[in-house]
Amino acid sequence: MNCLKAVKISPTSVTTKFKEGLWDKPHISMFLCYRLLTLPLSRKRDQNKHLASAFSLLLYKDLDMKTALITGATSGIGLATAQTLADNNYALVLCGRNKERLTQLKEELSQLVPVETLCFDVRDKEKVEEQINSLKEFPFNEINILINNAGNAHGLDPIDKGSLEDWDAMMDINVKGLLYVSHTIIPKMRERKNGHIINIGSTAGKEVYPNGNVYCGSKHAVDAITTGMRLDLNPYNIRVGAVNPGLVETNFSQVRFKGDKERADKVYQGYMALQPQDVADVILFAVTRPPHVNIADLTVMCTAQASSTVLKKN
Ligand code: 8X3
Repeated sequence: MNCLKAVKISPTSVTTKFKEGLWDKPHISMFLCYRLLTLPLSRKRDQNKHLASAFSLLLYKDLDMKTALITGATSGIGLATAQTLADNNYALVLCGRNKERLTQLKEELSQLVPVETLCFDVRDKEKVEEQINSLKEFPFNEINILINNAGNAHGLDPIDKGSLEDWDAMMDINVKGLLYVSHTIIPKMRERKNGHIINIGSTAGKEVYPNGNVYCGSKHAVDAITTGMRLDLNPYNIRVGAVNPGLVETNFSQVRFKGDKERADKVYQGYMALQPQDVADVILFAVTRPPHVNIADLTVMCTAQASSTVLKKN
């Protein structure tokens, strides 16, 4: 093992490392200088991409920096999390169904960190396995953090009027998809005796609301599976936790109402809903805790929301 691989550096510990003399390593010094200079200017600035990726690869090889795989990374909470983790020096494997968006995202975020993309539908178990197992190169072949974010709601109907396709979609994506991805990644985490899994649940996984029936069922399943994973992976030093957001202003309601924008927009009118960035900030907090700390279960709602059924609108 490269001697520097034994040195742990967290994205927030640049100053500490400075004191510890990491600046003696010229390429790391150059990379950190570059990052410190460009960080405040954000990823949107036209940066020298090649310089950045060359340095970041050197950095990831020499230091034990972390790689996160995010499902549903092309929009909403997944997208904000990808951007936030890139800003905080995590290498990324971004997964989604929209190839074009994945390509754009890779183009944008690889200016900051090493990025790989995988295009698959979490419902397709063969594809999930094939795509994730195709990651052979460092740092993508060592997933330290799995963020099971892909998920959505289909319909908001009473149980006697629900559609079987909607029910299949929610169970297949929210529950089985999460399991397929986890099933592929967990064995390698177990082997390394190291890993961190964050399942994106929902307040719908904590309480059931009228017409939420199957969606709430799928998120309650995520809640139970998270606990089950934490229990079973306890011998292997794998942290498992859930982040459960309430109402977040994303395309969630547009998907739920099958493209009915007017109905979807109404869900977020008259109060300030959570924004995807608010949830990404919580995820960043969870992944940046020291190794002995596991955020096991965290629910986050906007101030206007008190429960799944109590929402203060203007
Ligand atoms: C999203 C929150 O209340 O729309 O999972 O089910 S809710």
